[in-house]
Amino acid sequence: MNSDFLQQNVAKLPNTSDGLPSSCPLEPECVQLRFAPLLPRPSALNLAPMKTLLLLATTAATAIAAPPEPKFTAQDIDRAVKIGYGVAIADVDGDKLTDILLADARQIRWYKNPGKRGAEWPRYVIAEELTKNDNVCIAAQDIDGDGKCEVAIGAEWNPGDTEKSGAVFYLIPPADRTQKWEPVKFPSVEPTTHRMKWVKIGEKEWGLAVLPLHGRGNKNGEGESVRIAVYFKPINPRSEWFALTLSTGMHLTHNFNVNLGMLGNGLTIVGKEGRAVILINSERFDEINIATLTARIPKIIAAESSSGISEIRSGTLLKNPNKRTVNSGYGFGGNSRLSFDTTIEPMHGNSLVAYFTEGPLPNRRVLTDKLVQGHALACGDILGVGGDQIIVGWRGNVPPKEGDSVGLAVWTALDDNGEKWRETVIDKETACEDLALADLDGDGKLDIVAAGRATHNLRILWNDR
Ligand SMILES: [Ca+2]
Ligand SMILES: [Ca+2]
Ligand SMILES: [Ca+2]
Repeated sequence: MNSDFLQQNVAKLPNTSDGLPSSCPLEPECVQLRFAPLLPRPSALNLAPMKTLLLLATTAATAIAAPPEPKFTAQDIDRAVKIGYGVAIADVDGDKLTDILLADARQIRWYKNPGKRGAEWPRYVIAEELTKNDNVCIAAQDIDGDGKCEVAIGAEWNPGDTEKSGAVFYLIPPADRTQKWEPVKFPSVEPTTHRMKWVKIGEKEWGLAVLPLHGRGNKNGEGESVRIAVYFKPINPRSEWFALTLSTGMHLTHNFNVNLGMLGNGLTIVGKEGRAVILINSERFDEINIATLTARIPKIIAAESSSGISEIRSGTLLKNPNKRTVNSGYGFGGNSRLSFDTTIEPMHGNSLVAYFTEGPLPNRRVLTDKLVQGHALACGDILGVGGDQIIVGWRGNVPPKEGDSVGLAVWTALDDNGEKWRETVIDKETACEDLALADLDGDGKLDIVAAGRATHNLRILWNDR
């Protein structure tokens, strides 16, 4: 997310002298939504983008010396995944090796990193049969600095029930984390719990942000606005967690991103109506003092596509690559960065899109419209070139149709304005429901973890670049 964009829009909020919104600043309920007009729709670029973009990409961009092709070796660490709703990456047992966590339909499991490629990943059940419906999401992060992650999950998944479905659990680890964990169910949550992430608030504090699919009681994506909650872990995690609850102004939301670049503390939520940006302010957050925590929703940007956005991530491209220095590698020596957001559109859609907020071309660039239910997205420097690539996973139809394409691809910018991109399909065997990036073998190269829905696999793609 471009910081100018954010500052511009934050500036439009009526602030009091202490920097908080002027109306009832301590009540999250009062947060007012500000709607923005549609961005100009680059119709010429809309659906046959690559050819058009290639023609347009002439003098404006600086060509990067051809980045290497991504190369991976696949290793399935589980071939009995039921659905593989959510993947998380964290060190579960504190041995400094990054482990893998999976929210599968009926179980929450973790897979212990054996410390080398090709070895078996022992698996342990954290919890199972927590609710009558499936688990749907997981968030794992070391929020207290002891080197071992804290884990929360979403369950009771039934998107057709916008009144009573949905559940959030915090899982208290036993001393031996290979044993079952103690589930603590939150007493009341927004229905249709769907995605969650730990969000850093201030220097040391973390909140658990939970986004439902629908607004409470909604029918056909209409009715009450979807509310996102940020929960704060009390000293005794079995007691009720304080929740900051915010209306998003949207009515069918699918996922959110926590990376707002320089502004750090915030969320970008995507759904049927486009994307909304929420800034969470905690400048005066010396101890856990919830009263000083506020949030602002500066703007909703309507989706340029007609049916919304289901995934979003943020990345940067390295500009002025000629200034690379020999010793410091990439990203230093006066280089600047170009921020972009990447999305899957529409909901579970066929298009991979990149948004830029500067440069000579319209800011919406469709990289492909050939995904079959795009469902997973990440940005990271797989290639070690100093800027990010886009990693996208698609799962095929649900239920599967004969001949469906499934898999993952890496999209690499071939110039520093992100005008020309190269697709490399890296997997055709994983009906990708979710994915995450981490260097799992410590060789300094980001590996990919992908969960396959119809293909029932949990796969590591080891980076062999
Ligand atoms: Ca570990
Ligand atoms: Ca911890
Ligand atoms: Ca690696």
